Formats: sequence, C-alpha cells, structure tokens
Amino acid sequence: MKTLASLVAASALAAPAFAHTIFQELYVNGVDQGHLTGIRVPDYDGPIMDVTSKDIICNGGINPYHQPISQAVIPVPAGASVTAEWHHTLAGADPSDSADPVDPSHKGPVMAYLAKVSNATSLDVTGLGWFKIWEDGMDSSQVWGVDRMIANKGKVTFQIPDCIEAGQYLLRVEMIALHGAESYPGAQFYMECAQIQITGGGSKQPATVSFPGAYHGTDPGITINIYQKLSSYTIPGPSVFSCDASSSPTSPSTTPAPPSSTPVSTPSSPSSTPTSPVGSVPHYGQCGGLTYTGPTACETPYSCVVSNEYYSQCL
Ligand SMILES: *[C@@H]1O[C@H](CO)[C@@H](O)[C@H](O)[C@H]1NC(C)=O
Ligand SMILES: [Cu+2]
Repeated sequence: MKTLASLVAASALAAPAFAHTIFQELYVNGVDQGHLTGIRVPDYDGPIMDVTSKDIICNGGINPYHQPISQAVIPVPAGASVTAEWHHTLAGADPSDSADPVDPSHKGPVMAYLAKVSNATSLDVTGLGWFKIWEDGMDSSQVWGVDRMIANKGKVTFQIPDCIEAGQYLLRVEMIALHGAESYPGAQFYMECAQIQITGGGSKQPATVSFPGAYHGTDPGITINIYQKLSSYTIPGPSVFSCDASSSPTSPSTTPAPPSSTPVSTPSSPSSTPTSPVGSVPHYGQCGGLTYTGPTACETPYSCVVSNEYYSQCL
C-alpha cells in the first residue's frame, strides 16, 4: 500500500510536466477588467517550445483558444499602470494548488510587448511589429522574475509608455521557464495576448522586432543551465523601449542609439563597413552579433540595429 508520503513525492516529481500557466486577467490602474476578458486564452496551459513557430506570437495553435474568443478590447490610457495576472489553469486563483500561479520549478524572466494593430480582435497576428515595454529577468541573488510573480500571487505590474500613438494594440505578456533549458528545444515559452485600445499618448513609433524572429535557440537566455551559480542573465529579445531614449525610429535610414546595456564588444554592423552600401540581409534578418558570421549589410532602406551583444537585426 502506498504511503501518503510516497504519493506526495510521486506527484511532486510528476507535477512540473503539467504545472504550466496562463496569463488570463488584466488590471488597468488597479481596476480589474474581468476574468478571461479581452485576452486570447487557450484552454490548455502548456508551453510553446519552438521559437520559429507562429504559436510563439500569441499562442492558440497547438493550444487552441478557449471558445468563444473574447471580443472585448480593453481601454488603457497611455502611461497607465497595468497588471497581468497568471494562473495555473483557466479556473483562476487556487490557494490549495501548490502549482498556482505556476510550479516553482519554473524559473525565468517575465516580459511584456506591444504591437500596434488596425483591429485588436483580428485573429491574424503574423507580420506584426513588436516592441518590448517591460522585463524582469534575474537579480544578483539569482531570484527570477517568475519567482517574484509567484510571490505576488501571479501578478506582474508595469507601465504602458505615455509617448506612443493612440490606437489598438496587442499586449503580449510572456514568461519563459528555464528548468529544462540546458539544450534547445528545452525552454518553455508561455504567452497570451490581450486586446487593448490605447488612448491619449503621443506620436513615438518604437523600433520593432518580429515574432517569430526575435528569439533564437542559440540565444544565451534561451539555452542555459540555471542549476549553477549565475552572475548575470541575458533576457531574450530586444531592449526595453523607453520614451526618454533619444533614438528616432520613425526614420529607417537613421541608426537608432545603441541599447542602454553596454555590450562587451561592439558587434559588427554596416556602420563600421560603409564601403558596402548594397546589402543582402532582408528586413528583420540577423546582421551581426558576437558569434554571428553571416552577411552584415542590410537591404535598403534598412539599417543594422544592435538588439544585444549576440544579436543585431535589419530594421
Ligand atoms: C475586427 O476583426 C474582427 C474579427 O476578425 C471582425 O469580426 C470585425 O468586424 C473587425 N472589425 C473591424 C472594424 O474591421
Ligand atoms: Cu510547466
């Protein structure tokens, strides 16, 4: 006969495989917008593991959306504080579930991106331009963004930039679990997209990246052994957009300012090789990075922009 202890041990071992999570509720300046309202949530809480899959955009492929998909578009004033709430299952908070909001084995960063869209309820999410507005990676004590999210009962809070254009956007909130990320595929990507209408704002048009495209299996923040002492962690994707940065992303022929995180060495870029005006790397293609050996000149009118020391992209 199995003892309670052995049952508990067995379920604890089995738990991480099923202990996933879903971003399922949004608060705007502290006001709850409603459970499952305005967010494209799947019924199943499993991860996306292929960074080249369209499912990395807003989920919904291998984890089909809960039906009917909410048609709500949530009004959000530019500059507002928004809170995204994660839970283990669509049922919401469950204090008796040790894997709610997510099993604590799931360590990694939490991030938020925006993409401007003409219609926030349109289901086609390919070809959008995404910019990162917030990220929480790993601190010097090796405590992760996901650890802080769990401590805060599934909630993460960040600001919508106050300088971006009014209009409809998708808000993509993402968590990466790195407990099995020693080799690729191994990292688990969890993301859902909220349908929002930004009001007020300004006229800034941030530089964008594409999904798929922004992440690679070789990224140091995607293939990593977290079961060792880490002095730092490189969060995947572009640097966080700031309204205060003096870049001018509205003009593709202008090279935006480098990201605020100082690269150890400057990745190769066309700006250092002005003798090759006609490039071959297409829009959104990789054009530089520490370990990159391919072509570095972008097709006109794009410029090679440093995302981080490992990755530069034609934008
Ligand atoms: C937005 O997209 C939805 C879903 O495809 C569609 O039903 C709706 O008519 C669209 N709205 C506009 C204004 O185009
Ligand atoms: Cu999981």
